[in-house]
Amino acid sequence: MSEEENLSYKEAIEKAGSSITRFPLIHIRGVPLMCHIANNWDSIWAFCPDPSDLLIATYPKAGTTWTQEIVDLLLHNGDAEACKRAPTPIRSPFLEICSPPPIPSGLDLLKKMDPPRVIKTHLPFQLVPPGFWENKCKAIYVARNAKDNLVSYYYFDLMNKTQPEPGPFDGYINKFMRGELSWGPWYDHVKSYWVEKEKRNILYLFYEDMKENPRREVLRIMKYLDLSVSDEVINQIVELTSFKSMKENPMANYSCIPSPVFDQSVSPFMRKGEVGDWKNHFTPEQAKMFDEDYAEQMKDVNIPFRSLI
Ligand code: PPS
Repeated sequence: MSEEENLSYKEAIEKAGSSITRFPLIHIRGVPLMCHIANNWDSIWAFCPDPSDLLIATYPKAGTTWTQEIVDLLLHNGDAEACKRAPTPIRSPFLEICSPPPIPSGLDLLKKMDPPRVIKTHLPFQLVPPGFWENKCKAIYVARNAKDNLVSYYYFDLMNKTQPEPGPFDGYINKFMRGELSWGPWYDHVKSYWVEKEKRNILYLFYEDMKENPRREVLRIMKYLDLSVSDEVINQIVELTSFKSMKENPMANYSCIPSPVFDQSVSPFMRKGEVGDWKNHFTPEQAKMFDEDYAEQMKDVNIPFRSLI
């Protein structure tokens, strides 16, 4: 992708200008999605990947961009310059994203790329185009503990002017618990991939594990992708994908999206990158109420999330 094409992506968003708004959500098979995604649902569902394509799936704000950067660096043997060829959403398109013209959709960007491609999605398992599983594509799922995920999503909804207005934090907790946010319930999302992971050969990762020992998790991703890079390169990748490095990297920090869409003066995309930030936001009463509801909603699975308490 040339510098000119990168610029034109940014320009396209600037041109869309007045049509950028907090889009309403429309349900697809019970899952609330931004109206532009719902209105293009048939072509998204029909997308047929190449068997060599890799899917990175997450509930929003669970560590997608971090994983995209790790994968890109692994695929380029730790070459930092190669991974600065374009911003994240161009290097690794967002499958279902659709915005007002002339902003290219995820499908538009994918059409212009040759496989193997690294494809991002926030779709729950049941809404992932079946071609991914028919073609036995590899898929990495990243899950993040519910309360930190919620806090991160709240700040994102404040700064992302295409997402529904988050409203006060207290009400946002209720919307999260009821599954009313874009891409639907967190609970069903993390479960949907968990129950399919063996059958579909999905690598299921946790944000908290990545924070605890990034080297170990980078090695897991490397092995899953059948790659082999030197110890030195692994160390380099860990360094290049630290929160600090990515926050300063214009090709990874979403500064490519102009402020009418991502207003990073409200909250930066690379906000805190920590485990347990929920403790700075939930009152003890809110945490108690959330945990009781969590126990009920998660009682049918035993996914080893950490940092809930
Ligand atoms: S998105 O919009 O769904 O693609 O967002 P996503 O990338 O999934 O999640 C953004 C949150 O991940 C944090 N982040 C990181 N944490 C640690 N290390 C690295 N390298 C890293 N990169 C991104 C980012 O800061 C968001 O979390 P919060 O808690 O809001 O800071």
